[in-house]
Amino acid sequence: MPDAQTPRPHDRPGERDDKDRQLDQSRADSDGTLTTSTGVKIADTDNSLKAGRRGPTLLEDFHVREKITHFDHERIPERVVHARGAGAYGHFRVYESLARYTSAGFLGDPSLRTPVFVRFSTVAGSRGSADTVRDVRGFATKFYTREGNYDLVGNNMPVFFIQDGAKFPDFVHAVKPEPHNEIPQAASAHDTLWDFVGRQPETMHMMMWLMSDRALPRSFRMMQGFGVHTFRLVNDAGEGTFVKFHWRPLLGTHSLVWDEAQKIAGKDPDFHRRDLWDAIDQGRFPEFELGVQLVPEADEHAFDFDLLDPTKLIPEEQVPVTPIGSMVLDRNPDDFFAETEQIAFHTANLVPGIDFTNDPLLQMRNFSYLDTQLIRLGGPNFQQLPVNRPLADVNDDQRDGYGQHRVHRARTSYLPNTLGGGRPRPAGPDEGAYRHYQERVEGAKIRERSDSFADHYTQARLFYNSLTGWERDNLSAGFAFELGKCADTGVRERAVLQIARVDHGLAAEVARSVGVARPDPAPAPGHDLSSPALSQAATVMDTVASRMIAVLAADGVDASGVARFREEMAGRGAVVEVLAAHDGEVAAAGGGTLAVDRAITTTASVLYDAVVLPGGTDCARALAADGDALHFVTEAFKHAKPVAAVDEGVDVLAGLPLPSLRLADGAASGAVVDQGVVTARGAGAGEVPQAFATVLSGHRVRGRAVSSVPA
Ligand code: HDE
Repeated sequence: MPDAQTPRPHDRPGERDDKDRQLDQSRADSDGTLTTSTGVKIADTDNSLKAGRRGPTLLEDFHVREKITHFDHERIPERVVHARGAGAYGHFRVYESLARYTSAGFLGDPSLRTPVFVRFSTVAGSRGSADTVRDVRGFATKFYTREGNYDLVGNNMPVFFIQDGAKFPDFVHAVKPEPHNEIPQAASAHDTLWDFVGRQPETMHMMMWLMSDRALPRSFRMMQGFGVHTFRLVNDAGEGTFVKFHWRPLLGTHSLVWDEAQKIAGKDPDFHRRDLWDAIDQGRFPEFELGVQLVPEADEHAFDFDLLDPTKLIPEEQVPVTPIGSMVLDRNPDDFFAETEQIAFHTANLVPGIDFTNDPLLQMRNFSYLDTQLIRLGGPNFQQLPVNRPLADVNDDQRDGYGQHRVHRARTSYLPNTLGGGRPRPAGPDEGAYRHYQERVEGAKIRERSDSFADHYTQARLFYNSLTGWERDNLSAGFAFELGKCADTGVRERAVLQIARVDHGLAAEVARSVGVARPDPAPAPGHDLSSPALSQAATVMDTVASRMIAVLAADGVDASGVARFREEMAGRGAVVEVLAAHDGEVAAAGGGTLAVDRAITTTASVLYDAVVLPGGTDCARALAADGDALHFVTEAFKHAKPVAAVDEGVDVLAGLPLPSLRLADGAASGAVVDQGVVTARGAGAGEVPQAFATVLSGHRVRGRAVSSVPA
């Protein structure tokens, strides 16, 4: 994979593309005189038309009536799942032609720069819920290709909860807030979900992912995306190849810790949305690489699981992921509602060269997404909305309906016709029409599931086996938290029995935490296979790009030391913010001032990746007496974040209730690093940025003793 810092020559971030230019036709700038929606100028929008100053309001006040009526109709139904989301525009380019496998134009021509819109989302919460809840994240991409819109509507986990779409309403009803009191919001930690899980073993693989750190991404920019289902690429000769799609973030796949995620939900419920917006706004464009796992049609049955089963992944060690292209997100939307809310994804938005398989979950999705847009967007013309409009020409015989924006000039809207010159004319054999893959199918009409879908535990165990110690600890704690929130003992017990069939040791840990009987050793035979690619320990750990570093400051701070540090870290792509007890500026040691980016009371350690205590005698004295500052550092330490302290800042650190650490004393000549805490005094301060960057690029300090830290 190309290095995170290296700009791809084929990307021209920020440069306008065809979708951007098309949107110009719909953009409205509200910069003229105030008018009604019919264009009549209005001089007073503050006072309704009344019969006398203190009299009743008159019905003939068409302006205010229109204003209020429009307001009354502003809301549309939120998405039944994935209601909370954030999106951005960008573009995609394939590295090399994939024409051998697919006739999809955007995958066949490396010179094409295909505009995209991506919407990231949580699943369970409502539109106003917090970003950092434990949940799956949606990762939906609309490619505005020359052959029409292609939607890759994926998640940040490679498998799903259920095998057959018929179970989707059951699953969603179980995970959503309970119906009698609509509690809890955006949380899976409640009885109905775990009741369902205990009775529906096919959920177990996905539940392992959901209890893992994958459900707590640090950022939308730092999570993988997966198409989940096996799809099909089809080439010009009509030959098919099975394909699984993977998005990989160039910044690596990183996670929050659970305590931090819960606190962020209060401190900044918009944490992920803001992070995406700020990164794009400040030119730190998120980049993802698209990869594919390709399986020849002939190998359809070569695996010990079924390629059509969406609760299974193809281990990368069995079929490697081939990187095929790169996507950059480089433009924020102008209007959240018009674009991010009204974008309408649909798994059946395909272009020639990409087709479905018989995955029973995918088949049902192909019905559901169009259906949901009809209720959500109020009628069949939603493809005409600016964000959904294809760049490809549209010539259909669809007519009328609510919100029709096209003025069709043809007299005929049917085929065949003579009066309309036979138009729109069906595409000829070489004109790139969509052709369905000619799969041979036959079968009796039955409500049955294939025996090849019956194993629900092997891959759940594969995932668990693939995790490192800290990942397993977090996963176990995830189960303990969620089941601990369930009131019904039977629900806890049945869930633990399911966990026992994945891994008995894990089930025993969880059983102890939630106070139910330790299950008997698992009845199913175990295995010790693993797939290292599934662990986050294998992710990108060589960059600090876009990491947020807090420098705590007070009067008397060593401002030039802070400036040098900021410059060094900015050079590596990190963002340094100075926090103090108040906004404005603090006095620098030896004269001058240091600008403050934020008052500490308006922010929190959980909103940063790392913290620094700078030098300066008076600064250190003030920080040592400031409870907010002390809590900030202690909490950052507890959350396994890198901490640095320079000169007198080291004394502040030494006074905190942390486990014993080796800190720089007067004798040390360079920076001292212990458990991810970088300290230096005197000339050693020059080594801090490098040492700190090394720790920070590892994201968290694993193995740090934090259980005794009060935060
Ligand atoms: Fe969805 N899903 N889904 N889903 N899904 C929706 O469509 C549905 C599934 C996913 O940012 C809805 O426009 C059914 C798998 C994402 O706008 C709805 C089934 C995966 C998004 C719907 C599934 C997803 C949705 C709600 C089982 C990962 C957000 C609003 C048969 C591969 C897209 C909407 C956006 C949204 C139905 C299963 C991902 C109701 C019936 C598996 C990322 O149509």
